[in-house]
Amino acid sequence: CFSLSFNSPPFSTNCSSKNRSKRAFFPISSISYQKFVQFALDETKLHTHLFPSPLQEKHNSMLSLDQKSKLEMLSFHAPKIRLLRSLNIESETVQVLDFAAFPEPEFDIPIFCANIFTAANSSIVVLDLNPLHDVISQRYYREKYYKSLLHLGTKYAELLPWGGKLTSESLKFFSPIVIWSKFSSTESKYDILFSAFMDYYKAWLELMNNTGEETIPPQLMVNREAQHRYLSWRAEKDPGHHLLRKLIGETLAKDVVRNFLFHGVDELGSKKFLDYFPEYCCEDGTINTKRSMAGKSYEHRPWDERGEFIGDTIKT
Ligand code: BLA
Repeated sequence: CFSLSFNSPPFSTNCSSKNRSKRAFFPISSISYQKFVQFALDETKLHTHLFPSPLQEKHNSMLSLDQKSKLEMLSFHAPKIRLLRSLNIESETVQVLDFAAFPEPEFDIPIFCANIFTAANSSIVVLDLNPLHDVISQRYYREKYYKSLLHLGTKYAELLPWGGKLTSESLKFFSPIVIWSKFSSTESKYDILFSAFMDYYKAWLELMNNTGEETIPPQLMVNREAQHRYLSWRAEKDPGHHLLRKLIGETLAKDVVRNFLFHGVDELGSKKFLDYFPEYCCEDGTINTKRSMAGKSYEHRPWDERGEFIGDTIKT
């Protein structure tokens, strides 16, 4: 049964990690990220009209090869939103949310990104308004969208602390308010995460509401290419691919990644992954399967409270 509820969790919330037995079991099936998706859809409908995406016909729900996990896919578009889609994976042992909203290329607003992987012991979270353009070198773009949102980063910096070293290349796709966190899966973290999700999504909807269309054709092309570069990165190197392959097999996973999760990678531009990220090119011209060429870095949050980048220069 996948209609899960979080209303009456069958576990104690006041046991500290210190006195919890090593074999303590967190009932993953008592949490669900479906309410995150429902909130986002309801909230979006307050601002714009959502149309079902043509992708929905082919990508909706499926069972994993071992029949133990259910994958739910939803997709929509709206006047300013090229694609709003979610992938929810639920099983006895993991709960996954991959929720994203990609604007039409006429708009340079950020891409909404919520990726949550929850297993019995720990959760991995990336929640962000991923910048379309470089927020380290382009001060104008950073101030335009993030100056008024820095309080959100500050609000959650302690509640959902920085998750430590990560793939260096990923940082270029993150904003000064990114929530990158890893923690033990508990009810209270789930509640904080939901609150952060609501705050970040409402902030994104505000940006979407207030943005005006780019009228200068070159800027439109710049936006389109930036989104295509982002899609190319994620379609090739997203950390979720491994689990997807395990759950539904190589062929279906590739289809879900390119034609659903990062739809647009074959439509928005003709450049290939190696055109954007030549450092991944092997001698025989294939793409290096390593996730990172530069290695992991950024042990601590590389943004200060004013949104200034304080990390080492990005090596890539
Ligand atoms: C781990 N997911 C991670 C990590 C990051 C992200 C940064 C830490 C490992 C690393 O540094 O690479 C997420 N990385 C992102 C995001 C962007 C990025 C959102 O560059 C965007 C630009 N995660 C998912 C889904 C699954 C998933 C759908 O989003 C499963 C289907 C799983 N993520 C997952 C797992 C890990 C992980 C299992 C830990 C294992 C690993 O690092 O491979």
